Amino acid sequence: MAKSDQFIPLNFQFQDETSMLKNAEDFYQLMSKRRTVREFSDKEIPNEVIQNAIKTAGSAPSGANQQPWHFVVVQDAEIKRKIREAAEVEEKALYEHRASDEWLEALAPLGTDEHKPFLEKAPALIAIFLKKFSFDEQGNKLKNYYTSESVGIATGMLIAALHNAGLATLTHTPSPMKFLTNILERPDYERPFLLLVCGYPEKDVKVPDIKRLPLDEISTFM
Ligand code: IYR
Repeated sequence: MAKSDQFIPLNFQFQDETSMLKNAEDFYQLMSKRRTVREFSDKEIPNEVIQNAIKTAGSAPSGANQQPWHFVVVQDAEIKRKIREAAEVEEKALYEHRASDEWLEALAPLGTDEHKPFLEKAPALIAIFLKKFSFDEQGNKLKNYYTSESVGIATGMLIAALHNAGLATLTHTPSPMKFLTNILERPDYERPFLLLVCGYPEKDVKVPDIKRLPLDEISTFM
């Protein structure tokens, strides 16, 4: 079939230069205020906010539009407890012997350790899975392409959407994360990609005094 039969109009929203500049600045200001927090309040968050943020993530570009992601939202106290327990086993091993001294030194300014109470206290954990394969209508296994890039982009959009809606997040990657497949009963062609802790920060929470690299160090214009 010719391309013109299948394609639809783009409906691109052109902006005049004044609004482009303002929107670019406003979005930068908004996103630059995002900080990872590790102490969460147990205050509930509206489900619609999470649903819309996942829809935003699901609108990300992906290799061959295969959308190789699945998001599991965990709000159940017992499942959160199991995740905390399993994550702390891996994290204890990391901090006690798996991580090199160089790694522990790099982590020191963040003040992290193997204790992960936020995995039980935060109102929602979003486990992001990367689908290595899809299935067609006949049930044939199809390889997905550029899965890490695709799921990484979707995860960035999810974090931005949650921040934009006034929620704090923590990107948590206990390693290995296979326990998420078992606890959340996901199929073996999905790989746990990241655990996003989501909620409101605990009152008066403090964060490390980190600095972002200046533009001229992170970019080259030619
Ligand atoms: N997963 C561990 C260790 C950790 C590793 C990095 I790299 C960080 O930026 C932060 C933590 C933990 O969550 O404590």
